[in-house]
Amino acid sequence: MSEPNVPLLSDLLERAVVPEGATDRRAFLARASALSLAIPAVGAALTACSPRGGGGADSARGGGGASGAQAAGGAASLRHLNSNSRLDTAVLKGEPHGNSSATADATRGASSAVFRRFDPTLPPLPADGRLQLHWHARELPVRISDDTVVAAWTFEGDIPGPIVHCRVGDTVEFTLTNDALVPHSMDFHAAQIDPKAAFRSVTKGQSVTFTFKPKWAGAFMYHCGTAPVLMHIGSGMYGALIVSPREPLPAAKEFVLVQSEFYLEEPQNGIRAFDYSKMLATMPDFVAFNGRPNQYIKEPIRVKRGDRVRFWIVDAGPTHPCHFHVVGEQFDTVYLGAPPATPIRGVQTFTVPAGGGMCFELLCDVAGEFPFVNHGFGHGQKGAIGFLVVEP
Ligand SMILES: [Cu+2]
Repeated sequence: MSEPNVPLLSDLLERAVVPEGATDRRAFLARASALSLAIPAVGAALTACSPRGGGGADSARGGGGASGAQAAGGAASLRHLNSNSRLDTAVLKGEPHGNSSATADATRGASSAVFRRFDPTLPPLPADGRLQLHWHARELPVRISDDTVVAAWTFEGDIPGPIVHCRVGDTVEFTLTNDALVPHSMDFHAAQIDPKAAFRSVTKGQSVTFTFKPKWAGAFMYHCGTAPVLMHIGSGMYGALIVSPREPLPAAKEFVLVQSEFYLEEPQNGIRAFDYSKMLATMPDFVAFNGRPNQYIKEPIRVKRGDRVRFWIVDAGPTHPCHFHVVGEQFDTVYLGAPPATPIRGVQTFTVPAGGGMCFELLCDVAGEFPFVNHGFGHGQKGAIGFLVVEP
């Protein structure tokens, strides 16, 4: 609907129509790959629509993907290119999942998935300025509400992944081990690092390790960057790394909210898979803070009158922004740049872009029940809403 080029291209591929000037379907795929370098959405559609097993020209170049690896004939020829780069988006094809997140791991044991409120509390800083994280990419069912279990791709078994907290200049030593059949990777927006090496995809049983020191304070997204990135973010592989400044900000109750969209297939055997075609159409079924629609309506965030509250908001998308607003309150401070730089005062609503993060502060000097919302209400209504309860 909003991306008229995409269905057109998919249609072309499905029907194997060969455009004028291309000698065969394979040449057309190669040309379309080149096109995808310039138009990412087209690249994503192309990746999704590629024949399974990666029969096209690119898989012969040894690009990642489980089936691509098999076709290439062993570990020696594996070349896991950075999936966030223009190159990797073009070469990573032939993943076994097709248009759906419903892998065997992601759907197994759906009925026993238990609902759990996601704790929005900012975790404490590491004592010694060093964070050592060894995470696993896992595919498993996650219950996001009483009646909805999703076939999730995750970091550490949940949507979103763990909230991480450090300070500017701290050392983050990160390892990702992939437990799943689909290749996965990690892209920290807080890192300044060669993405081709650090953010490369790894296949089942493999690990990737890298170290970085965040240079700026702020709320930073992390996500799987394996192509198609839309599919991997859209299926649950994202989270927040909060970087506090060296000089502490004013004392506050600090919370982290990661907004994201859910594009789901109809239930099958009690589970809903993520639907890549719906992700491309960008009309979500749910929008949620911290992976569960409306969870903080049922179980609000509670503070005391007189508390300063600091919300670190990350918008994981994959596509839509978050117009963050607290009903009945005003932010005395929103930081446009890295806190404490560039504060703006007296803000009612501010927009966090997809792939971005911001810091919002308010002084809770009035008791009551204050809804915090995405004031883009088509999305607030779909679950991006909760209560901040200020107890007297
Ligand atoms: Cu992934």
